[in-house]
Amino acid sequence: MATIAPSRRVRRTPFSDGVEAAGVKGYTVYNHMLLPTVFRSVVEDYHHLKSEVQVWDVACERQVELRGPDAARLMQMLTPRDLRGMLPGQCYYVPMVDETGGMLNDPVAVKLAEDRWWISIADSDLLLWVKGIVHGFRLDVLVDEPDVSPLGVQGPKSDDLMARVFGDKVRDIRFFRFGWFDFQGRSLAVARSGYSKQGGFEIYVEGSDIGMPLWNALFEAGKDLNVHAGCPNLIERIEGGLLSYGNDMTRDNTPHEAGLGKFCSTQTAIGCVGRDALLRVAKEGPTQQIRAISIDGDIPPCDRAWPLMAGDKKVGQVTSAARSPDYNTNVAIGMVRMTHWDAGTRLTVHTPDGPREATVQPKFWI
Ligand code: THG
Repeated sequence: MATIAPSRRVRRTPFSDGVEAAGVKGYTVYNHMLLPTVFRSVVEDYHHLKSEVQVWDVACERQVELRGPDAARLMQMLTPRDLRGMLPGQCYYVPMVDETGGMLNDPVAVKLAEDRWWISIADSDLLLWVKGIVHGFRLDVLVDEPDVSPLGVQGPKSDDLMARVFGDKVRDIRFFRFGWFDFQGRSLAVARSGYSKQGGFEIYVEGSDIGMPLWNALFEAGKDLNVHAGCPNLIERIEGGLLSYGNDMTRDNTPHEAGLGKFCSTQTAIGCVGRDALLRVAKEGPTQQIRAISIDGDIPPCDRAWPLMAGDKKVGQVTSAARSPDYNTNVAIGMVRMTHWDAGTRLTVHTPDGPREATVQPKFWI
């Protein structure tokens, strides 16, 4: 196996020492930062995530901080989701698009105050787009990347582990809300959110210096809960239909194609960049859309788009796929043309190992 060359461009995280001590076996690079992909094996990590509790170094979910009198106006310019009802203490999953309606990112917006927001970004350089908008529209907002690193606690036992470190009050945090909790004299935002369907929290660790102390405190408190180091799990996130920007959708896709139309209220998202383009696609409806797809037989890792064929006509592509132990099939995410997107449609997927039978599913598995 080849290694990745360490360099300043491939940033370590405040938790990297802990990740290495826990025996990380694979990394990807996300927002120019290390993101673990496997600890024991993807399948062992998967079973453990679904039954126990894991601590995830998701520091690569970098924050774009907006600060200043125009912060709320800027935020609404960045997304077609209507933010008028959003209160401090809430998180929203928000598609972000360019002037053509093409997806630029699918971050979590964190509203700290009317004039202070974090955009918890997926893997694209959103900061550059935001700075461009601020400059172009002469907005009174400061935009930068603060020293804030999310640490995930995911799995069915996450409430118990979190309560031991932050107190029983964490149990009261509602889905996609956050509260402020003390750790070693520092007040940290703790949200009920995360890139799994197993339940859990994300701690927005402000100040790299408390990264390892918090990591160690969670492992110390969770010894008898069988806590392990973990990471976003490929199999579990496909089962759950959690999309991966750059894989399942890109700038070539609208939010409606990505199945994120439910997070767009373009009509009322006044001032949003790309509004006119999205009003058109919302009216006409997408001609291709994300679907859950099952694939028969053995498949290799999906590191490029696999054509989805109906006979010799290309009708879509598979962009994520993995063997699922719990569903005893290969679970996959693909983009499928309207003519072939109905549940039950049988297609052929051209993998690098040859053609495989595929079936469009009515919904994701979790
Ligand atoms: N948490 C935080 N930042 C992130 C992610 C995260 N940044 C990168 C990446 N993940 C952004 N993408 C997603 C994708 C899906 C979800 C969150 C961020 C997600 N979706 C839920 C679902 O689809 O079931 C819930 C959406 C909702 O109902 O609002 O959680 O994970 N901080």
